[in-house]
Amino acid sequence: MRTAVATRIDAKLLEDQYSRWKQNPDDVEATWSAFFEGFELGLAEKPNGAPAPSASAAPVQTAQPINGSAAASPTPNLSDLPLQTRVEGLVYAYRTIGHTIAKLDPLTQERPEQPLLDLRELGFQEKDLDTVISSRFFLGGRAMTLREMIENLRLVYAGTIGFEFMHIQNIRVRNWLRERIESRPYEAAPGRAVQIALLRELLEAESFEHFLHTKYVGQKRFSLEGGESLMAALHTIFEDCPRRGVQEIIMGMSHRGRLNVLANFLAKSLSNLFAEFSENYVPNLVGGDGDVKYHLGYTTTRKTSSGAEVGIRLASNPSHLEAVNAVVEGMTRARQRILHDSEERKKVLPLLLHGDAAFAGQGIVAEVLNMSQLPGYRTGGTVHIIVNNQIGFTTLPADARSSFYATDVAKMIEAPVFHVNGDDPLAVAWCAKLALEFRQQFKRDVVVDMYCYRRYGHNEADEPLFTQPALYAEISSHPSVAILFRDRLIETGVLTSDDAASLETEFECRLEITLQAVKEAEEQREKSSFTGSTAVFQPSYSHVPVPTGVAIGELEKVVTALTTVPHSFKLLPKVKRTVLDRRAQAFKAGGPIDWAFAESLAFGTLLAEKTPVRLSGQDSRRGTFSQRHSVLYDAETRDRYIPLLNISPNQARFCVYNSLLSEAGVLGFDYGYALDFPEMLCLWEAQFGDFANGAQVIIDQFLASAESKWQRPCGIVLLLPHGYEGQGPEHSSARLERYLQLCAEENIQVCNATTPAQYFHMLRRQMRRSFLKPLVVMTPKSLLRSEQCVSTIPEFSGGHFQELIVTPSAAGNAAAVDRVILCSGKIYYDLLNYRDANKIANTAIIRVEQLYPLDERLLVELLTQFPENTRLIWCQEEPQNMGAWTYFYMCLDRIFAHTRQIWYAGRGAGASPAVGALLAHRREQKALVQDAFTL
Ligand SMILES: Cc1ncc(C[n+]2csc(CCOP(=O)(O)OP(=O)(O)O)c2C)c(N)n1
Ligand SMILES: [Mg+2]
Repeated sequence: MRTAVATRIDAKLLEDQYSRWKQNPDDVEATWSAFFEGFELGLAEKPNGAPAPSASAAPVQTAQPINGSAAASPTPNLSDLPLQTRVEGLVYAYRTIGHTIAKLDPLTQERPEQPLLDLRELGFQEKDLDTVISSRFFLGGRAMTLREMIENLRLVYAGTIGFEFMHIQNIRVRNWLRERIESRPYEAAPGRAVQIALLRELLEAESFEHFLHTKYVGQKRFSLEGGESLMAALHTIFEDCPRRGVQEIIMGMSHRGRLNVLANFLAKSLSNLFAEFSENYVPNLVGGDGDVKYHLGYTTTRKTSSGAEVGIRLASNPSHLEAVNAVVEGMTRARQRILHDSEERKKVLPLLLHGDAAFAGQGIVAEVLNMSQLPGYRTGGTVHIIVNNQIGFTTLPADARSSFYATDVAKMIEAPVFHVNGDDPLAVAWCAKLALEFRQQFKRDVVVDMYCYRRYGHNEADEPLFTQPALYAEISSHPSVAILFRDRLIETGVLTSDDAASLETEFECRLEITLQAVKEAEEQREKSSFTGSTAVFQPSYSHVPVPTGVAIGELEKVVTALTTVPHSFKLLPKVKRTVLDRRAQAFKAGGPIDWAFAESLAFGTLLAEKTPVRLSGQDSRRGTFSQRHSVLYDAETRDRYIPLLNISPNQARFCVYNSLLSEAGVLGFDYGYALDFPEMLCLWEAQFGDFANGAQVIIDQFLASAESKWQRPCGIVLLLPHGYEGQGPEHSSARLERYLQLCAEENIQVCNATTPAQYFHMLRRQMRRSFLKPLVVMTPKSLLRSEQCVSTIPEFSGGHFQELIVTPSAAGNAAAVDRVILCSGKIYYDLLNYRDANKIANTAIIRVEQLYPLDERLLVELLTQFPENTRLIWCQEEPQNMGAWTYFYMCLDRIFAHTRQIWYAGRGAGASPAVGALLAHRREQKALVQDAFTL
């Protein structure tokens, strides 16, 4: 699979280095310097004074087509170059493209071909092989024959590990890696105990799969077989955690080998695992529907051989490959904050395991990699391990990616990549060890790409011979990695065959005994249940109002912080006038308080009460609509000042970040953060609400269903700008209907508040209840600046969030009402204005501020005050097939047991959420408001 010939040298890098060197030879690494010196020298010696060369015509031909032959090469005659130049070129070539001839694939003994590493290509001939040479930059300048140097280079760069690290621009990082890589062949082998421990890991992994294979025939388990060396990598990382300062590992992984990892790495009890395989198994859940066994998460604390404890957590995972990456990163960052490790970020390690096809194919991989160094999202680097079985379901790499390696996307963040042959567990363990050390040293991502194979089909019921007959015939006769390693240890005298045999039977016996016990328990109880649950159970949803008003004195403290800056801070006059001064005056006058001010008051009061707040989203610091100004900038220095960090000395932390331009990655991250930091108000804001559909997987697979599937509650808040204002199809609708369709079993809350005070109480309420539910909020755009959409101070100093609000008829007499218009959101103001303008006396309006969970008891109570024949209208600005109409119609129809007619006033159904032309929008809006009063 790796026979394609590739050049891994980056021509641009070479050009850059060359021009830097020309300007200042000290500006580049010593190896480069020597290389270019010789190169120039060689050219200078050329007869006829060849024109100034391009650096990419250097001995290592970088600009060659992938299969470029020497004959087509425009390079100078390399054998004319001074010997030393050619020697440096040779070393450089192996460092950059040695990995292309490494023996990575366990299924082939042959090395891949790489003409660029041929003797001739490097300017040598057969007769030079015995010439004694040396390089100042390789093996400390030791003298050796050319033959020996090539052998050494192959040992380092083209053995069972292929290193990609020369793309890293930072010389210090590159040199650090080079030193470790080049000293590896000369390191002492791991001790006997370590080697035997690795064999034990492999045997356990293998016998676990064998056991399930024979006892639960045909059941899906997504066997790890072929990739068992993953366990060697995990074991090595775990054992090294204490000395590297890691206290917790947070893991994300998909289906492949997950049961094996749960059993043999997280030490989830075998009896629970076997019970889950039973056909009679019913999970012991308080609520919800549960999930299949290979998606479940687990939390444990294990002791390393040194006796130190390391916490290990495997995040619950939906089928959607790679989506969990973002969640794991968010969980990690939350844990880092909780452990006061927000600077070094060494205590909590994110560890992500990936499939080769998914890593190359799923866009969220790039999003999460792109987050890895950003101030609001970094986690101190992630260790990635690819279980590269060189296939995805039935699809081979040639159809699965345009890149050479499955891991190439990681090079965009200059992550080093260690490609390693999975049939060499010692090499895998070595890479894992280096990966952890690298992460702890440089706080950057690193990738271990473990080449292996998949012994069976995609799952155990799948026939791989249908699509890859020859490959799978070959795999069936390939000995397992445990057997190969066992034989190697016997051969090298580390182990006797008797020791090996007893190791093998030991684990098999344990499996048999556990299974027997599970079966007996099952017979006794008929139904088995999972007892070691790490699920979080919480009280059920309640509509009981929560008092969330804040005393004037406390509000005042927040307002003072919000409206003053340090003396020396040169705030832009416009910001001072339109934001700070206006807010100060409004507060003094008891109002009007607008939306953004109300939000700051909610955040500020929570912070003062020691509830931390995190807000993340695109341009969230200023606010898409220039409304928030949570970070102020000095007009001269661009120094930043965050008023909400300056309320009182012992307030909680306020974190506000402009996110990268991603939805799935960022929402996944913030969801993970909120999951692991329930005491913090965590908000994710979409630039416009409709962009959230780029994060649909996170919304469907995590927010809406995680509690039901995995009993993992979460209080994240989604702020989704929504409202029909004539800005066209893409900036009007946050797709309210999609969230309402997801609602069931009190899983999430969906709100569309109409006043700043309501918003204030809603945010505060989110942190002041005994249960956690994701909160989806349709937030305003034009209402941010509406003179009508304002509140007064008494609405903040007392009260609570109202899920339903009645605006009585102008006549004030409920008995005289003949029409009730129900609505949600901004349309309320249009209705109110129309009613006032037309002096309509007998129409009441009910605003549904919380659409789900709907307080049906209260709604009935409110409606029954009106005469029975009152006409009920649902009015919305969204098209009929969107918005809340179908949802709300079904609610009312059920409440009234099909006895009352509900009229619809709104736009007709539409394929697109809104018209493009402002005039058409206005015409439609006017008509639907009129309909609400006339239908
Ligand atoms: C987003 C997404 N698309 C499709 C699938 C269906 N699917 C499950 S596993 C798989 C192949 C994965 O290949 P790879 O990442 O190489 O992992 P492997 O199974 O080989 O370990 C596919 C296509 C999925 N689970 N998630
Ligand atoms: Mg695969």
